[in-house]
Order: sequence, then C-alpha cells, then structure tokens
Amino acid sequence: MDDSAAGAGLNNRGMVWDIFCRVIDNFGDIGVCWRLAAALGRRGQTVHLWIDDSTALAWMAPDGAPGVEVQDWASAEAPSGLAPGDVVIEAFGCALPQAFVARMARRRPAAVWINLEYLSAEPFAARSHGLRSPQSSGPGRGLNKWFFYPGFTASTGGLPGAQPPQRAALAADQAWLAAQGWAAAPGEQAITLFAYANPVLPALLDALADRPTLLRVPPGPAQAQLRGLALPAGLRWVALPYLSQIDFDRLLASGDLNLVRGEDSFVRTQLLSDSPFLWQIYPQADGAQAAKLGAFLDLYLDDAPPALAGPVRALFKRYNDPNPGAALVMPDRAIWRAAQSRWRARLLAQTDLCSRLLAFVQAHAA
Ligand code: TRH
Repeated sequence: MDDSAAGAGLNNRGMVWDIFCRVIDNFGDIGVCWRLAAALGRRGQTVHLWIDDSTALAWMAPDGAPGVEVQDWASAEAPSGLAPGDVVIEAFGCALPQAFVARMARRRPAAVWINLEYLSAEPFAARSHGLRSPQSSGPGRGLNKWFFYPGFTASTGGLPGAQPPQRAALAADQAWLAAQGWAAAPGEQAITLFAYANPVLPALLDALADRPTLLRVPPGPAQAQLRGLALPAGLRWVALPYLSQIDFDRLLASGDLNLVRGEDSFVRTQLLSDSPFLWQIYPQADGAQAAKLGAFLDLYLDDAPPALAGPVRALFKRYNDPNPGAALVMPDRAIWRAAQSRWRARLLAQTDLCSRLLAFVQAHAA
C-alpha cells in the first residue's frame, strides 16, 4: 500500500483536483483532506485545496506539499472564481459553494464530483460506496455526485496510504524523539495520549502504571486534564507542542501503545505501528458512535484469539464510556501486539484510498 508516485501506475495523466473542506472542529477534517491532497500531489496531480479555515496548516504542513495549492473557500463563492478541475471532492458533505457548482454545471466535459465520507466499518459504508446521486435541482441540476466511502475492506474506498516517501526508519524516529527530549528512559514504556477530555482517564492511568511509563501528550484537552490529576507512581508525562503531520506520524510509529481519537490518528496508528492502540471515538449527539465502534471491533478482532478479543473489546468500550464503571484492564500486550501486526499486514496488503480514487475517476470520467 505504498502511496508514492512509483506505486500509482493507474492514472499517470496529471489531472486538476478541487478538494473542498470545512473545519467543523478539531483537526480531523483538515488532517484527512491535507493527507489526501499531499498524496495526490505525490502522484503528479494538481490539487486546489479549498478550506474555510486553514489556520492549522501552519503547524500541520509548514512546508506545504508539491502540487498542492491552498485556496480560500470564500473565493470559490465569487461568481467569476477559478474554473473547476477534472475532479471535485466534497469532503464529509461540506456543501460546495453554489457559484462553484454553477461553474461545474457549465464545464465540458463534466468534472467527476465525489462526496468523500467519514470512515466507518459499518455495513452501510460498503453498501453505499460508489453510489450515484443524480442532482435534480439547484445550480448542479443534471450533474451526478458519487459517494465514496473510505474503509477497511476491498469493497470500500480504502485507507490513506501508509508509506509516503517521508517515512523514515524507526531508529531515525527514536533519534528524533531523543533530540527533542521526548525519549523514554531505559525500561520505560512510551505511550502517545491524543485524546478528548475523558472522565475515564484516571482509571486508565492506573491500569497503565503497572510499569514505568512516559506519556507523550499532544496539545489539547488531555494536557489540561493531566495537569489537574495526581499521577500514579512511576508515570510521568511530557506536553508536546503541535507537530507537523509528518512528525506526528513519527510519534505514532514510535509509541509502545497509542491512544488515538477521531479518524486520522486512528487510521495512522493502525498503518504505521504493530503496537497496540486504543481508540477514543468522536462522540456524536445521537450516540451513533456506539454502533460505529462495535462495527470496527467486529472487524478488527475477527481473527484474534478469543482470549484477546474479549479483553480488547471490553477495554475499548470502557474507554469510551463516560459513566462510572469497572476498572480498566489492559489485555496481554504481547498477544495484542501480534494480533495488531497481523491486522496491519492485512491493511497494508490492500490498495490505498488514493489508488482507488484514481481508478474510480478513470472509470467515471465523462
Ligand atoms: O482532531 P480529531 O479529533 O479530528 C476529528 C474531528 O473532530 C472531526 O470533526 C471529526 O469528524 C473526526 O475527528 C472524526 O482527530 P484526528 O481525526 O485524529 O485528526 C487529528 C489530525 O491532526 C491528524 O491529521 C493528525 C494531526 N495532528 C498533527 O499533525 N500534529 C499534531 O501535533 C496534532 C495534535 C495533530
């Protein structure tokens, strides 16, 4: 699942892509869109990334990426803005500017209009992947919009590639961490804690502190929460600054256990590391995250030994349950690591999201 240009082989004609992204909250929307834009750029595509708030890119992607140009969302709303490219990606149903859609309707040949959805292992994702939505009203009347669902299996849109050319060897990651002063001491486990505020955190820290532990904590609510806690003996933590996405990947690649959240960090740890991980799912007002978590666990654990599957399932559920409850119990790490390694190999054997998008566009271009 190498997403470098050499691995592409599908569509070598450089096309122009417009990716539209609205930042709803946190960093997942922009993080996923940036990763996709950079991957397309590496494959010789030209990408206009239209964002309503690009503030986070200053730290997430300080050096930009070849082929990617960031555009201000507002300028797409102007009646005489930039002409649409060959492919238009509407990320996460962000609703394109109407003036831009009107320009799409005038374009010949028609652009391939794709709605890129959130990642889910639920069956509806595979069922809905690739479906067409003919536009019957508004400025886009007559156009087709296609649903594209990322996912973990061959019948979905896949996952953003795992091996961009910037990935260094693990030894280089460790040297980089040491140079920052974030290396674990001999005998210490290194844990990444990227999390929303979580009432379960104290119980989790108790479960982790059965051995000397260094928590590496990116900016966000977890840092504030840790400042207010009395920590178990043997556990220390370091507050990290915002890192570029490339360095953030190095952090995940180097953790003995990664606590991740949302969508992009959740995917990265699975692709970059054989270490166990624990996912804090993005909470939704209607509680829809419970089914989403359950569907992922069904898939993730489908060939795990029962002695591992039960404890991992219980841990993920407990970590995502804000109600007071039973203590958290860490599953056997060696068995978990072996299972994660098999899962990772399974994911890496598949074609990545960028390849599947290129193939999809080729098949659906007018
Ligand atoms: O930030 P997240 O919680 O993102 C989201 C959003 O809440 C979004 O609205 C929601 O729909 C989605 O989750 C499911 O977590 P995520 O997805 O892991 O995104 C974080 C991104 O930020 C990821 O691309 C990595 C990047 N990042 C860095 O590059 N450097 C950093 O220092 C940090 C803290 C994050």
